[in-house]
Amino acid sequence: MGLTIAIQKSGRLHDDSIKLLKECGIDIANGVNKLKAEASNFPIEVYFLRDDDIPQYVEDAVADIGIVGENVVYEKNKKVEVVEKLGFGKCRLSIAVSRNEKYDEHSNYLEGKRIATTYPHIVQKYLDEKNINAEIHEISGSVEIAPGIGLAHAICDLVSSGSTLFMNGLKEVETILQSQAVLIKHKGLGAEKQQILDKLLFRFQAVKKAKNNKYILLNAPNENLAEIVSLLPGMKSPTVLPLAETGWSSVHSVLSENEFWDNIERLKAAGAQGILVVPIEKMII
Ligand code: PRT
Ligand code: ZN
Repeated sequence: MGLTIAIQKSGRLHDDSIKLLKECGIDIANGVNKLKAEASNFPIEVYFLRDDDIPQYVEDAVADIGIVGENVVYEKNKKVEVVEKLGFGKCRLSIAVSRNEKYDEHSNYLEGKRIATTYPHIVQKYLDEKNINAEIHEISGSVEIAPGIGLAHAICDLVSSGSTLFMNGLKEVETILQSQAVLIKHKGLGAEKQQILDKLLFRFQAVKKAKNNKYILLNAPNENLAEIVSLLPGMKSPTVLPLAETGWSSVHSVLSENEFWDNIERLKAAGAQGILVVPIEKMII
């Protein structure tokens, strides 16, 4: 029996979830108007659902695994296991107040105030931890207009660029959760399904590693080869091949995105020329 995965039917996580499965070599028919779709080349069936419902379905084993924002996982607080952070759908859950308010984190501003949010559970936990007594007003959408219409003094909502807050005359004053899409699984998945999940995770990781790394090719003067090689750790060590022109070598290696620009500067300073940087599709160590 195959694995079932729940992903968002439409919305911000839909496209990246499908893309991730595709990058893992899993072919699924476009399911925008369907409830489910079966992969043709991997034992997995995809259910398209509202993101809010995914944790419950995974707790109940209606779906074995799911892709959903951490914000939803912590708000719904269902019995599911977070298996892997997926690196997309990044945002933060923040408290915001009117731009004109004086807010100082030590002033106990929120004490006795009313906070509008679609995340009552996470906000209550935050208030409890900080020993703040405030009233939570749960609403289901358009949270950012609440202060302007006198519904609440503050809001707690997801922020990515900050432009929604800005356009509504609000300012972000506290971040209470950093969030991104994660893979969750049913607790107590059977051995056979776990085996399929392990296969899928292996592919996820290969795709993720590839995104964080670049393949680099360059020409190096032989007298500086040792220095240049030392700047390029690679997966084991760089490949060094002689160039047709004597005194020069071609060096191939893998560099992580993080150290990329620093290392390029150092490589140039050590005499490297003709530096090519190429994306990697999959990376298996
Ligand atoms: O229909 P369904 O219930 O499945 O979808 P939905 O409408 O509940 O969710 P959707 O598609 O809006 O978001 C799905 C997930 O994307 C969220 O649960 C988050 O994990 C993630 N995500 C990432 C975001 C944002 N970024 C985001 N910016 N979700 C919502 N927003 C909203 C935010 O609520 C606010 O209204 O965008 C606005 C703020 O954006 P900026 O860029 O103006 O700051
Ligand atoms: Zn939703």
